[in-house]
Amino acid sequence: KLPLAALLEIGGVKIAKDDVVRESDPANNVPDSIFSKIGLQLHRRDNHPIGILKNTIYDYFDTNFPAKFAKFDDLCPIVSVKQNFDDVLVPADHVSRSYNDTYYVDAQTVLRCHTSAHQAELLRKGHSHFLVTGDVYRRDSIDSTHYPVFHQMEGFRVFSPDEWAGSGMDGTSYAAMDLKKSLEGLAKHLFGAVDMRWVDTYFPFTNPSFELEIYFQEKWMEVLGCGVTEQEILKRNGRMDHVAWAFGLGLERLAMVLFDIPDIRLFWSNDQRFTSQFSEGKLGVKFKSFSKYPPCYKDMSFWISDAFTENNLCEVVRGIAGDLVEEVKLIDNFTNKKGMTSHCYRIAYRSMERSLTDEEINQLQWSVREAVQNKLNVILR
Ligand code: FA5
Ligand code: MG
Repeated sequence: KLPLAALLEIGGVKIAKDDVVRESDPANNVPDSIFSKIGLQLHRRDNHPIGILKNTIYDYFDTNFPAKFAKFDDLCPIVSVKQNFDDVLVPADHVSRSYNDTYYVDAQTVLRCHTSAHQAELLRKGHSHFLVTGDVYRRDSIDSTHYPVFHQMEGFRVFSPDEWAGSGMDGTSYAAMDLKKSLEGLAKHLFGAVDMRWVDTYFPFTNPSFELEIYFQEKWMEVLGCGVTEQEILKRNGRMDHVAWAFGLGLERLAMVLFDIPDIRLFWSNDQRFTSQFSEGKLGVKFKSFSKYPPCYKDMSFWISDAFTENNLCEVVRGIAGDLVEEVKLIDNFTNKKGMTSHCYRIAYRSMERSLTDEEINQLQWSVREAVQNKLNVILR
């Protein structure tokens, strides 16, 4: 019997499970838990918070800009290393390329880690204004605002020299100003008033680069990255002498603020008490938590080896506990006189849908300990 997701059809491309998960290929690090999410396309469901948000952002771009933005939401998430990294000038030794950060299907193929993977091909096809929405995949830490599969919307706008000529500004300053104005307008369209701030940052594909943070759950939360596109990208793709801006929105993060959704795992819930609260075009509704079940904390300490990484730990824990794990947090870290390093992690277990029994949690923790020991080359203490 074939598993449910054995055959997928995405963007008109048929993908067999065997093409994605080749257990025998050492270059493949896509676990079943991730594979099973490919093709679900939450962003194409009109009654899902991510779909509702996508449509609302479409409305903003349709009504506030003279030129029409071309929209893509069905581009295949399985892309080449070239598309995901080289085309956007990510250096050969950049950490984001590592097996620790990115899911590789084989040595030349990845699950896209951002929608920026489509910038170059769309430019080459002649598009100057476009929005790309899609599922993206990253090996990452575990908490209420991080999930290994999430959704981004890429925005891209090219300006020709006559557009900034009369402004008294150079092209880059003009694009940076227009970018910030456009995204502040979007935030206003989505939220009305909200506490937000710009932070300078670095991306290989933009300069200058910025992140926008919004105050949510008593913390500043990063919701998007953006900037003025590197000339090299425009030059390589037939737009010499133009300037452009680009952004990548974290759709879950924006939807959390918009609908007051407390935990990123909820987006994947099929529980009626979650799904029934959202419907097409309804933006004002705040999510009503169906009673919050208590978390249960379990600590585990171990001596690490040189190869230890937190992303690997998180994947092992998620592999066993699935969406019952809410957070994995380093709470203690020391090195002894012999040079051995110990880490203590606190794992929070909590179901979004029901209360967990002590027995169930103990069983989970036991399996987690066993898997950590077997797969991560650490010594439990
Ligand atoms: C990028 O992915 C850039 N490609 C964005 C960009 C596009 C910059 C175009 C410039 C020009 P970053 O890694 O910061 O940037 O991710 C963008 C957003 O995705 C973050 O701000 C955050 O809102 C969201 N995000 C990142 N990791 C996760 C995660 N694990 N879970 C949920 N959302 C995430
Ligand atoms: Mg970032």
